[in-house]
Amino acid sequence: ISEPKTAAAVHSGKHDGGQPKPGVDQGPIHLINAGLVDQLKELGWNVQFDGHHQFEEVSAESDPPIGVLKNPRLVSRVSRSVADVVGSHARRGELPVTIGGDHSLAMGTISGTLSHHPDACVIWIDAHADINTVETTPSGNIHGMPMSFLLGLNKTRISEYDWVKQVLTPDRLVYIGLRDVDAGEKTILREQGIKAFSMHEVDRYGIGRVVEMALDHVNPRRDRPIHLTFDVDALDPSVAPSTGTPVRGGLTFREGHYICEAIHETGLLAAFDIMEVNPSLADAEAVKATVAVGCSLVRSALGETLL
Ligand code: 4U7
Ligand code: MN
Ligand code: MN
Ligand code: MN
Repeated sequence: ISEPKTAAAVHSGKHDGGQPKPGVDQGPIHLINAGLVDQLKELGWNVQFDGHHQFEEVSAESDPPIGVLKNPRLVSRVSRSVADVVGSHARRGELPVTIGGDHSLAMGTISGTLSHHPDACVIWIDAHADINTVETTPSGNIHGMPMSFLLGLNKTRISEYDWVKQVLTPDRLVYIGLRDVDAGEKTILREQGIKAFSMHEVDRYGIGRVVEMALDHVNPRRDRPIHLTFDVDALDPSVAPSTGTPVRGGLTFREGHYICEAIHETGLLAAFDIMEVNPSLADAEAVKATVAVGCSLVRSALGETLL
């Protein structure tokens, strides 16, 4: 079997502005220090590690809320830089792997992927739908909102976010792992006809069928590039405890890895994000386990097999 082992461009989205708990910007450093780059090289990838991008600093004083949105300028500017970085790696034919950082960064990673692959689909693995709008957000935390910007669902215009183009259509988005969806988000999913496999469907059909059905929905002819964005809180907190918004009843270790393995097998993976590892939440043992599972999810998505 010959596999095109081109370059994986690993870069860190060192960022925490999309949510209130300090520490999630340190997630990338932990994954890199755990040896992620060498692990991917061992899989045969020619890995280029860009380093921990130092994004523009916007001080809290110069970034007051816009309406209910917290840290709106910081989140916008960091995501915009990440969009440029991901887009330029994609244009060079590399596979961008973004290590977060909070999930507001997906505004950037997905914008970047779609700037090069306008027909790509998005598979979003999460306990949460991250599709709150300016009108529905119960928290004002932008990590719970990236999808609403990417789909152009916000009625209130926030000019700071004008750069986020409506690049995705609802039929090219699918969720797996949901179990904590806000009332306003449920309405949006229903109205937009967005396909979602919650933990209920994972229990009912098993992860194998769920991934197949998810792919049949967003990628019926198996010809669209896939952007896989993985929030580590999709996993059960017993598997990935060090994260800002854990929700019990999540994916098992194997279910999480199976998703990554199955997407790798399609040969269509165009970009991968691993998000929301927060090494400052939980004790050393729990941090180590969460960082390790983060690294192994990336390896599975990039072709590590069990045999
Ligand atoms: B994550 C929440 F209200 N929905 O909008 C919100 F429950 O990237 C949580 O998935 C968002 O971790 C979680 O603040 C964002 C809340
Ligand atoms: Mn990079
Ligand atoms: Mn998320
Ligand atoms: Mn989440």
